[in-house]
Amino acid sequence: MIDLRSDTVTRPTPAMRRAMANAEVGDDVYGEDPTVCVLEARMAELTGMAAGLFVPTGSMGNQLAVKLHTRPGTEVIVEARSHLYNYELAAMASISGVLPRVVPTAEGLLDADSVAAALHVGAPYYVSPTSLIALENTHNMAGGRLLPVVAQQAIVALARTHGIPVHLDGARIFNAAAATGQSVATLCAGVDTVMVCLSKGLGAPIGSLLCGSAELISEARVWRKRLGGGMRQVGVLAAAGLVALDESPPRLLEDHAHAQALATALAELPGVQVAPVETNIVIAGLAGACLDAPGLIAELKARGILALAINPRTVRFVTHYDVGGADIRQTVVALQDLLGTRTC
Ligand code: TLP
Repeated sequence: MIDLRSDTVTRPTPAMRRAMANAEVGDDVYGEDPTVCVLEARMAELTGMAAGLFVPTGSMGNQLAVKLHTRPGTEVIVEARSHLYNYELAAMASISGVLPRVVPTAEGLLDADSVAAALHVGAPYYVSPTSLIALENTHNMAGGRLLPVVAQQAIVALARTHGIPVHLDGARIFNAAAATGQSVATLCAGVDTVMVCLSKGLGAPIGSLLCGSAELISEARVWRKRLGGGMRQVGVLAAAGLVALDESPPRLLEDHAHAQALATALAELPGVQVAPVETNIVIAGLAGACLDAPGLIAELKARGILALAINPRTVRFVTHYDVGGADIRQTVVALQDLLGTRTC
């Protein structure tokens, strides 16, 4: 199968498996797993933060951040298609008791003006106040779009004036760094916390990190344990993450080129709309196409290709290291066959 459903589907590389087998471990709930400590320190350095915390999933990292920054009855500003709002099972409401203040944008990119219009600061007492602004870079459901550094800086400056913290969902921040040529630290500059996934484009089997100040991260450690996320000899997983940090960043541009090739071919097909592709995600609208999303997914599957229907008329393809150039060419041929030559 050519699996383009997500970059979460990658299998550990031989080097990751070797590192996992040989990992030095200890009980991480006591802070005694040396491999986890190395990974946390390394990610803190890469993001330009003081400390890091290894968590099992990106969702847990995001939700710990919401918990740390907010109090019940307040609002979190999120972009309408953000992961935090759409794919974390209303965790911010059920765990932190906060209300998402949803900001729709044409391209998934928040800017200072749209955030300013949604801010509740100094409002009458019967208006719930803003306690957090959450950003996402790259923006998954907007097609892996890059949040421009200038936009982030303007949002951070606005947030500072009002004393409101900013959290960055950086599940694919390494893709953003590869695409822009900027360092991960530059892309995280000014935010209070950032969540980074090892298990997306970087290809590790599991794991994410929440990074921020030493105070915030020690509080996050308490909340991680409270939520049942205190892990024991988890260096076996951190070891794969360390290999991912060594192996994967230099080859992400290859994934981006594959996504670009897929997008170019899709854009030529009748009735298909493709969001601009900047990284490893292609979102294709099928508004005028011969097949709807479930129909296309089923036909592709019959040809050994997996993609994800994100709504009845929209399909997502994500490139990653388990997909090569030949797989992309095969997918393009299948798409041309299914959507290009058939009459509706
Ligand atoms: N995204 C998954 C699905 O949940 C949609 C995917 O296949 O893309 N932030 C962003 C921007 C994400 O894309 C994801 C996962 C997460 C957070 C959550 O990470 P996990 O799955 O580790 O909880």
